[in-house]
Amino acid sequence: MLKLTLLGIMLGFLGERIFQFSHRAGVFRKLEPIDLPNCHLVKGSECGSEDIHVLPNGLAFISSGLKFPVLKSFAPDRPGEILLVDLNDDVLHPEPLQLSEGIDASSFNPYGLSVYIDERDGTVYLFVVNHPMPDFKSFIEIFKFDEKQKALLHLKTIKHPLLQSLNDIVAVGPESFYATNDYYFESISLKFVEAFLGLSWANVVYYSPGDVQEVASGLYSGNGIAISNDKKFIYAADVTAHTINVYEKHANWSLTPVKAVDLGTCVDNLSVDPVTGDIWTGAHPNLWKLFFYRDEDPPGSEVIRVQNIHSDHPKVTHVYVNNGSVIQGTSVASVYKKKLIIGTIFHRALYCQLD
Ligand SMILES: *[C@@H]1O[C@H](CO)[C@@H](O)[C@H](O)[C@H]1NC(C)=O
Ligand SMILES: *[C@@H]1O[C@H](CO)[C@@H](O)[C@H](O)[C@H]1NC(C)=O
Ligand SMILES: CC(=O)N[C@H]1CO[C@H](CO)[C@@H](O)[C@@H]1O
Repeated sequence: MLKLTLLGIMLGFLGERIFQFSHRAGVFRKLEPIDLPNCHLVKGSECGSEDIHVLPNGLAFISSGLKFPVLKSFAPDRPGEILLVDLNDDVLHPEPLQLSEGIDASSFNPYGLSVYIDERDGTVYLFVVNHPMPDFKSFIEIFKFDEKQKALLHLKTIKHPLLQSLNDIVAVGPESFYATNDYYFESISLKFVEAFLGLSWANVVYYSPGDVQEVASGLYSGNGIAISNDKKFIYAADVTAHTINVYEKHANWSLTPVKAVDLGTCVDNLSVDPVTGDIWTGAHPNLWKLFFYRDEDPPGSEVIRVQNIHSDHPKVTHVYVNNGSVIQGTSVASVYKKKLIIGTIFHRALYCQLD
């Protein structure tokens, strides 16, 4: 009798976990497509466009060629690269940036990107989350951007025990940043167990050479992170909680949670419109299709805009939804002068004119 009861409890627990997990991963979601009229695919981004960072002058960095266990790659043998593209052009021509000495280009596997611009001399520092192959450890590489030479000069590699399972970063100084850890565990199978059990062990870390601290915790799966235009707030995406978490940033770099806005889907990277302060995100309608890739039923794409996130009623708009026939696995969306560039984890990028 006792054994049966225990079995019942275990099955009940398992059933509940499977239901929660499937719900969180969007397994049962039906997609209603939303099209944008003036879009074209970005040639030269076929190996992926995981993260995109747009500079104030319209030049943008794209991290391409991401390889990650369990994720699809259309170029599994090619190292990753950083592409440069000018969003002022009508037709985009991404070009790979040359990497300087000091970084192993053959194992380079770039993921999240962030930029810090030194206001005194205009120097552009590009921060790259790198998971070098074949062992996919987490490092942050800091480069200086040389626009004339179309090159990235490697300055520094950062590793730290608190940055074990890095997803994304937002630079706040020439050597300092906030970073999200997507899971507590480093190993892929343990990450899966963590997600399945619904543990909220992921966090946000502040890093500077003299000071490293955990500044927020309790995330299920940390992802994109961004800073508000007035530099007073940090926004962090929690993929499986479906939320954008808003934190107030203090002078000592600590963060206080303000609120979490539910988007009802798996939120990836975040970007802030430099003019309006709206938050744009690329999201995954169905994580299952992303991790168990099938050509005949590929993962879809979703782009969402959040207006007035600090008000009592933030406005959440689905701007673009596609079932994977055009782009698969959106990870980022960013605007520049009424144009929208959409990036994907391992698929091509899409560039659209907004009205
Ligand atoms: C940082 O500043 C905040 C707000 O002023 C304060 O509440 C917090 O205790 C400070 N943290 C540390 C570690 O000094
Ligand atoms: C996706 O949408 C396109 C066009 O709307 C349609 O032709 C195609 O069958 C759909 N694919 C899947 C897998 O549902
Ligand atoms: C397009 C875009 O803004 N992508 C962002 C993804 O996250 C990193 C870290 O916050 C940002 O720097 C990128 O800009």
